[in-house]
Amino acid sequence: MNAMPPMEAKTTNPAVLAFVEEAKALFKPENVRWCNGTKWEYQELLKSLVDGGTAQWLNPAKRPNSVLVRSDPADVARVEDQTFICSVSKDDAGPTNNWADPAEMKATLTQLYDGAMAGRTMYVVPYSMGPIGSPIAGIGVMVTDSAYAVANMHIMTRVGDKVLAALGNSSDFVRGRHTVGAPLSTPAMADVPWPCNKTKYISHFPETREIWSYGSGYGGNALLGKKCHALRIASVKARDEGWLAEHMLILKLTNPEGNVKYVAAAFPSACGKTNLAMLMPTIPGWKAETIGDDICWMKFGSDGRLYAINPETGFFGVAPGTSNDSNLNAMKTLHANIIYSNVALTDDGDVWWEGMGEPPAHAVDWMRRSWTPASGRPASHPNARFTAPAAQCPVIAKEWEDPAGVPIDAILFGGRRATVVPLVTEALSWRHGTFLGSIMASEKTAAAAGQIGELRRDPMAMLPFCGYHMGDYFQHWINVGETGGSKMPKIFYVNWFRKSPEGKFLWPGYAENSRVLKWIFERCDGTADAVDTPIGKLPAQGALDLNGLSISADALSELMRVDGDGWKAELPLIREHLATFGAKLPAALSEELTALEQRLG
Ligand code: GTP
Ligand code: SPV
Ligand code: MN
Repeated sequence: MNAMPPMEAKTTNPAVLAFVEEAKALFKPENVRWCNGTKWEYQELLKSLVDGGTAQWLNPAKRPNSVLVRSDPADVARVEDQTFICSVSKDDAGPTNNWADPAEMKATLTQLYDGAMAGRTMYVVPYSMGPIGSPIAGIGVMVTDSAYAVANMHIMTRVGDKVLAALGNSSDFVRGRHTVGAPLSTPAMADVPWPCNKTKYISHFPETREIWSYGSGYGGNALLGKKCHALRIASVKARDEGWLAEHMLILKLTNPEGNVKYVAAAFPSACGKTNLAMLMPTIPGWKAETIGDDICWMKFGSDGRLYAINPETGFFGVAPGTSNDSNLNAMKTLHANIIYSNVALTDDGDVWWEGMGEPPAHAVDWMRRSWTPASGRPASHPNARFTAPAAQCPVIAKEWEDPAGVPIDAILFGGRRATVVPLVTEALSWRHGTFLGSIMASEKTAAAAGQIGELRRDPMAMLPFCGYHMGDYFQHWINVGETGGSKMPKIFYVNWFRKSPEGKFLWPGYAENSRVLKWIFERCDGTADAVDTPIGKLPAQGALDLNGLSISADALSELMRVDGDGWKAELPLIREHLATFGAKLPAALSEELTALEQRLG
């Protein structure tokens, strides 16, 4: 274990040095390694993971330079129950977050942290969320004893000396502490392939911009740049500074005339962001390119428009369901240099997962058990993931790393709704769009521990990721809209997941979602027709391009139906949901609810 040699700090920044010294004194690692972010370092990390039994090389003829990692079966997803927002005032965490007193949480974690890295290396990972030097980007320094987390951070963020150079002597960085909570207390103690702890805490201190994570090695719990920094901490910073940090993909659309629009879309975890971000339009002449697939930071440019960056450099995507049919661009991205987590291993040293295609006759499942299609259980975990460099995506847009960001024309909200919500609705205004985002609901997926399929409200797909009171977050959306005025993006509500009474998806989805994107594009230009309905604007008869698509008239009319009774039945639930935000619910949203009620009659 811990094969990597220590490295010297490439900074004299006193705040960084003090943070690392303090962490070292607390965690008591065997040694400390400052990560420099080089390719060589990445290879060393993979080698140490393989040598330590955490990872195994895949067949280089099939998946060059790629590894498979199988986690502890109890450490496979985000743990929302153990995720805390430790603001000074409980009220600032709001009704949708777990809150703990910051001093008490730090006391609890300090005890758990004491000596937690014994026998292990503490990696110091300076990282940038966003292109280095971009006015929209932000820097963090993370310490961790997980080489798996560091290797993933290498793919997902910009890591190393260049980040320290950009930070200079500034103390404006997010401080992240992470340990798997499995000290090797005596030299004789054997390590396990996936060290973790039954006790888990994913704690955030928004006022001091700190993250303290304990006990889990899983993505969203351990790659602190991602959900912890880029969403929970950043959402607070964004509120303070007047910008937006959102759980959104960013997509570049080009029409046959060569005109470009940029679209951001917020769907809850495992609800189609990666798929939409890489879609291949089925309508002739249209082009879609990827900027980002999970997180979007937007700031106002000097022209008053919202400019977005993807703060990440990789995709930590859901493997099951990804295939040449559903997402060819993702499959092409996955050819080499990938970390696969909790997928199945085929007998020829390749990976397989449910929904990839023909199952192998035999494989080793994600729990290292022999598996055949007759086993009667999935070979990969439903939240199995790939970590892939964004630059490998065949349709990555040339401007994906532009420090200035891209101007956003439209924002989409969406989720898994079997009923009530039509295929696409255009909001009547920014305020109405904010209302639609605030009442978003979706069936739960395997991305978080808990009951799958249960319908829950997930406003703006940020329920697990908003670092402060969601009532204040809604108000922030209203405020940002007032700042941007007529230059704000148009807002749309989409639903690819409406089902027939027999439980079949009515809309083909995936590549065919380009038809909806075309309508959205043309609505932004004012060239496509819409009809007013009580819930918003829907495509007028014939406005949605269905050329070449075989879909039954019945399915289509159901997809476009405004289910007045369904909406009316939902009004009390919406009212109850909004009431949970108490006095912090913006008056604008109560007014929108009343207006909806009146329009429904
Ligand atoms: P996170 O990485 O967890 O934030 O998720 P994500 O939003 O990027 O999810 P992703 O794109 O990986 O989608 C996950 C699941 O949604 C997979 O099972 C897909 O097959 C399914 N999915 C994506 N797009 C569509 C669609 O248009 N229609 C249907 N029916 N399913 C879809
Ligand atoms: C999600 O759950 O929304 C993800 C995966 O994108 S994780 O980074 O693990 O949170
Ligand atoms: Mn996500």
